[in-house]
Amino acid sequence: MLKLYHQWTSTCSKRVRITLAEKGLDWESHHINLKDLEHLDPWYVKLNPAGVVPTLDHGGKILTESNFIIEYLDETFPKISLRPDDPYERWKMRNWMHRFESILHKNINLISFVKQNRMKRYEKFSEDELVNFLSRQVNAERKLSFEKRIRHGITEAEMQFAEDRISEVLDEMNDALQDKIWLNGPKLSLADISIAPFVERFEANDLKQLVDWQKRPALGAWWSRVQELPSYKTAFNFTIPG
Ligand SMILES: N[C@@H](CCC(=O)N[C@@H](CS)C(=O)NCC(=O)O)C(=O)O
Repeated sequence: MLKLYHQWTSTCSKRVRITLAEKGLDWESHHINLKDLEHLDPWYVKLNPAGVVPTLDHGGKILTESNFIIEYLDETFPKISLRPDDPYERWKMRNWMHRFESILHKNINLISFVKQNRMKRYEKFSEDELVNFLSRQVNAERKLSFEKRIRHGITEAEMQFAEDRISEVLDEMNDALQDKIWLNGPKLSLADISIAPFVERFEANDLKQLVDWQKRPALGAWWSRVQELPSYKTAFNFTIPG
């Protein structure tokens, strides 16, 4: 009934896997191989016109955008709720999720490109291969961004700019967590789930300024709690089939 098209290391896929585990829902896995550009295959783009993972198929209803998918799951399977009851707190939850996607995700994507040496793969491309790769991108903005990164590289100033924008959001989180266990109060919410895979990415990319928990102790304590969640462990333990 629930089929998830996802990739094992993808942050947005992890959001959905944590939510599924937290809610105790059974699901079928369809792993998408990003390295082989399976997410740009026409059959997949029909499901997800942006050509990104994850995509959820709920009995034929196709859903994209990980933050919206997890909210859909929470509304559709309400037994274990991951949203605050109060409408204003719910607005705050959505506001966090919006900031995580529009600021944090965008900027960590640029940093990961450098830190995970993704350029290496594209540097080997001949001009024809590069043109072919770019022509397969379904989203004009992504195409432009790839072309700029591959042809002109990423400057130190751009890296610093990205890190500073992430830092600002982490400061806000640290402030919000001064008197709370979770971002929206005493109960784990979709906002906590939405950001968790990205914090792990900051650690994996060894971004020392971002994971200096002495500088942001409330956030550090929150991060320890997140890593202890069985749902977090389940989502992160998913490995590539075969
Ligand atoms: N806003 C989308 C973003 C999805 C996204 O960017 N997914 C990444 C993996 S985390 C992806 O599929 N990247 C493929 C690519 O870079 O070409 C969502 O939340 O679902």
